[in-house]
Amino acid sequence: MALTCEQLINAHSEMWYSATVHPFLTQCQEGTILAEQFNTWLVQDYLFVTEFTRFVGRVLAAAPVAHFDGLLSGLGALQNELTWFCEKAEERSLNLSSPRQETCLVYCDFMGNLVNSPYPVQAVALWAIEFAYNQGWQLPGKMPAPYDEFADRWGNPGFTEYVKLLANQADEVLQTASPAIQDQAKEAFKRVAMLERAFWQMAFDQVSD
Ligand code: HMH
Repeated sequence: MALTCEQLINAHSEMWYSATVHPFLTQCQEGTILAEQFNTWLVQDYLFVTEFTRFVGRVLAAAPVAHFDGLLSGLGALQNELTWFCEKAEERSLNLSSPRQETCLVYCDFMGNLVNSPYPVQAVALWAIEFAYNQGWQLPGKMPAPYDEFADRWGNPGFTEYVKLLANQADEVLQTASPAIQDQAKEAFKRVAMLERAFWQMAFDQVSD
């Protein structure tokens, strides 16, 4: 039987928990996250999303035509998201031309290298990256301002539907993928989980003495 996204979550539930439940997010929900921690996340995530946009562009280039609609809607949403990041940074007087921190660099490199993997692997990685934020921002429960706007961006019903579509598209191509490719997809999923956790930790660790 072919691998599915749901099986990946079930087989690696602890890893996935670590990727989506983090003190950074709990402290946003409690309103106790420090400005320095939040702002570090904001700038680094903007830098991440610029590379993520390129990644989605490359996924589109490898996708069957039947998947274009979903991926193009994702790219359209990213156009809006990049503008929104710039507005949020402006409100907080943050410099978006800051360098990428090591963890952000490693994650961006991982996405860059996925161009060398077959489409089913790319489709699983794309789904996992989006699902991590879709769950991570929703699991703590209703967030107070100003974090509610961030929680809503990745927790809103439209985004949740998009993530389900990505899972369906990944499941569909996993059906006919060889065992070796299914194995690569599993490894990519685990890597996303590790990198997601590291990304929260990178921002959370940003506390001055
Ligand atoms: C680190 N993972 C990270 N940033 C994001 N914006 C997303 C995922 C989007 O889902």
